[in-house]
Amino acid sequence: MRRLRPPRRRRPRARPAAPLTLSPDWQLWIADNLLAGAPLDELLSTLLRHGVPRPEIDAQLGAIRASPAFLAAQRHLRAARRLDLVARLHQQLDATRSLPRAIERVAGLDAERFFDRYYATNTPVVLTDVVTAWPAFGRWTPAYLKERFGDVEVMAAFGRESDPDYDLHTPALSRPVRFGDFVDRVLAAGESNDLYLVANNRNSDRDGLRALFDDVTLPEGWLDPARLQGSTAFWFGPGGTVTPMHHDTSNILFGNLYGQKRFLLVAPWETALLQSTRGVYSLVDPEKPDLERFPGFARATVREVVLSPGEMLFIPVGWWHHVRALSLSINLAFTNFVRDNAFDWFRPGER
Ligand SMILES: O=C(O)CCC(=O)C(=O)O
Repeated sequence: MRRLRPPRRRRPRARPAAPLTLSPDWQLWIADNLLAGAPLDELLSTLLRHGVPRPEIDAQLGAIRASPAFLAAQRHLRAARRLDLVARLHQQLDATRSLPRAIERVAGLDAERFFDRYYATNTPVVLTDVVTAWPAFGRWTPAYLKERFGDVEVMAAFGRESDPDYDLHTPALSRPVRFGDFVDRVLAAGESNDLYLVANNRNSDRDGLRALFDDVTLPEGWLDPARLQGSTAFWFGPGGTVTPMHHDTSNILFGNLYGQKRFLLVAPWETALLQSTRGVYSLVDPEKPDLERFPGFARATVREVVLSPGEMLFIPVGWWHHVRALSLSINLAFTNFVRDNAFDWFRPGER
């Protein structure tokens, strides 16, 4: 609990605030509206219309306004409004860019420019010449990985299509499978979201797949090679996999080795427009947003980027993203940056 200076003890008031006689629902309605700055005459006329006598209304409004919970809420609201202003500043400035929805594609970036221009400014970017320099590029195909790692036991998620919360329930949906068999099942599946080898399966930490990293050359000065364990993610799945809208709690470099993946990204300063969130997940499906339920989303700037083989996306911490595989895809992602990559960015939208 936050340390607050305790209030000075006061002598009892001559006239105590009226007891709260309206139902808790009405009390909440009044407090909500007062805090939201709703016009007082509208508040009064609604209460009168619902049969609350005027003297009773005055007494109840006075009691709510004087209540310690209301006074504390006002204090927190002032702090929240200041933060909201900062978010709106970002939003407004961002919209002035000539191509506000575009994500830059760059080649020849060195570590210092990457960290200063993109990492430090929380800006996504596609790197077009990092993965192309890896021995893995062009080599990693389903057939090659099956041949090389076919006997390794991996964990993969199955039955995703019959669970609306499949991504959240990855641990429960995951089971061990021979990697070679998994490759065959993916090839046979065609377009499907039912089976997927995802980051949360932690397969890139398996001894049997360690040799994957022999095919990777980390760019100089970006990632710490001593911290690969626990900081990488291997993704393998058919076209049609969908990772629902969520944000991560660290920066990610997402390398695309094979196939195409489409990302829909929304900036963290637009978190309020995603409204309802559950943990790191948003309830909004940006492919077919329910604007009746989430009207604010109509104002969000959704940036779309399709990664081709050989491209790498920098996903900055806090950026919401929804990912659809447009074809069978193989990916390797990293979080072991040499700069600070631990953030307390958890449940920003949760009430
Ligand atoms: O490729 C995917 O399906 C999801 C990738 C992703 O969301 C991530 O790395 O955070």
